[in-house]
Amino acid sequence: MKKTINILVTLLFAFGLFSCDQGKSDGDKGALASNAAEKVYVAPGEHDEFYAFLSGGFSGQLSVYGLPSGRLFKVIDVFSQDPQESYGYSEETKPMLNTSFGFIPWDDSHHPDISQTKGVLDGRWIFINANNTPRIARIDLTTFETAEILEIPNSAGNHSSPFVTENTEYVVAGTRFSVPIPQRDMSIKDYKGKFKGALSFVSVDPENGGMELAFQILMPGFDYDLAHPGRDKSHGWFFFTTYNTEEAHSLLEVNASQNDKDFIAAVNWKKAEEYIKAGKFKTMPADYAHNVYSDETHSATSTMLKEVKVLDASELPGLVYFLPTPKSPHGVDVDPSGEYIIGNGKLSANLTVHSFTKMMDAINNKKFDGEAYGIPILKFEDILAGTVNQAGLGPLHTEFDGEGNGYTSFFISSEVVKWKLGTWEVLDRKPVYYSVGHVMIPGGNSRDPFGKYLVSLNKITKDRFLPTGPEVTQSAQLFDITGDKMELLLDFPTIGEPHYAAGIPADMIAKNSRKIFKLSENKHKYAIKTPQEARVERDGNEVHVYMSMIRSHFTPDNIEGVKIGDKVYFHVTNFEQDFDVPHGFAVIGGHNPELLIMPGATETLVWEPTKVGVWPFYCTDFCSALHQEMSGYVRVSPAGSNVPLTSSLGE
Ligand code: K7E
Ligand code: CUA
Repeated sequence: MKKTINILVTLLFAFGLFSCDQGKSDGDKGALASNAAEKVYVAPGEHDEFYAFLSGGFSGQLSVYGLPSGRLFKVIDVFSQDPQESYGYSEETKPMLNTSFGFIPWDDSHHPDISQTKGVLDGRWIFINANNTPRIARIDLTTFETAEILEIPNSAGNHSSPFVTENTEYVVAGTRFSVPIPQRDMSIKDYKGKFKGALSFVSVDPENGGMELAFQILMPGFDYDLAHPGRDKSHGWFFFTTYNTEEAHSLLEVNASQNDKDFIAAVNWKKAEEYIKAGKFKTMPADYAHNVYSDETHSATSTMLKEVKVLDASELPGLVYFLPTPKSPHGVDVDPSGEYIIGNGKLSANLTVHSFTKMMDAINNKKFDGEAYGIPILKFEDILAGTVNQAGLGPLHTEFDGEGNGYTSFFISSEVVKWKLGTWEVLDRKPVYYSVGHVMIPGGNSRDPFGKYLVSLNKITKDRFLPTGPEVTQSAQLFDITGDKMELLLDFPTIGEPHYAAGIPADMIAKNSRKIFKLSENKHKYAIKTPQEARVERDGNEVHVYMSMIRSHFTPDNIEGVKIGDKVYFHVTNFEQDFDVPHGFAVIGGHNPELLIMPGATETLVWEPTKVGVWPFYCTDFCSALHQEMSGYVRVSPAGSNVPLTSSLGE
């Protein structure tokens, strides 16, 4: 096995160099020689056909692009603080980043997935995982803002997440790293047999999207890498890849590559629901945060939850089966019919495809090939639907076009390969620049993909764009997949490291996009609805400023009586009721970034003045011809001064 790895590593370098040398020749010419430019050109004022949501990887955010243009529209703040929108800085949004480990202003986000109804995208919400401090976020696609974040206890490295089931019954969270459960002080050397992996099923309220940790399934101490739901005939099942079935705890690059086959874990979540109903769970103490943002109060709350229902896969028959799958599979993907389960063995040249029908036959006939920790292992030959032979090197992920074809990314040979479901023949291959991770077809993870485009999310950019020092942008490449052969149309730079993406026709979302918040419905504790309510109030050393903003002034704009040692809370309400008229607020010496406040909303900035004087504040968003006039002063007096607290406008 060690030899195999060495060969693969050698190949990796060989192909890496090969790709770079080739970069400026064939691939580019293909695009230039065709009408690619026309196909991606969206005329000024026209709109794109699809939204594409690209995960930010180590940026912790989610970026929104248009396809086919590759234009960037927005970066949605999810797991990282962002000065542009003051997310995670304003008093209202700080609770969103609360966890059982305290305030965590960053994460590593990989897999966006759009909510579904009856197996097709419904465009209501998009979910995304946090790897490092395990969490799942739900983003509301009417506001393009993070609405909810749920921490996942008993988990470490929340990677196989948050893929959604056919009716968004659940989003899942499989642990990448197995750990002691419950966590305790023990020797790492005792890993084998003692560490466990939790697969979490988070239910989603069909009305409002509210997430709840419904149950966890306790699994052997493997690494649970990726997941995808069954659909149509396999609805009710969820598939998770594993690696490190060796249960190594050190030098995994060698020790976790010993077994020729690892497993895809097939989880019967309908069975799990029965076991929960029948009370076959243990309630375990746990510690995890549930953070919810409200568009009515324009504020988030964070609640710490204390327990979780746990099902033990070793003790509950029929809950989990293992499908042997060669070569440390990374992605597991389910085709639109729900019949084929594709294992992308990352140290392999072939793709293994399992048959759901055969899997069920084997289960019903109890044809097992031993067990692991009480979980039955099916026979590889019994469940095999077919193999895509010599497809490429290092398969990672597969998507589908709804026309009977799969598209697999190959990291080592740096290419996307199109192949036919059922006959398993390779139909086309195109190089990508360079070393692709996921590929994305809009709706590619549903019963009904939209086809048309494929986006390749590449790990390495090298010479594709102008250099920007040692760190260069990550890159996406857009392919037209309507013909027999894929056609490269466009390279566009991306933010962070996009792992996976989700795409959806623009008209499914654009028509629901929120324009303003109604001021009359603003339930923020410190909101004001009329300029007459604007005021300043002292409560010990806290000063609360109830402030409004409308083109082009603040009410009040002169404040006196603030003293050194005070904590000043500016509660600022934007009175505008027109689309696209945010105002900003910033004050000199402020430790937090400015506030960008949407029409009808209220936000709070805390300011602790450290210097005596008269200090300006101003609007940070160019909102009208008199934007530069939109400003004011705060007088700060020494501690103990008796200047009365007053506020005014136009006096
Ligand atoms: Cu392959 Cu995190 Cu889905 Cu990156 S993961 S590529
Ligand atoms: Cu308000 Cu500029």
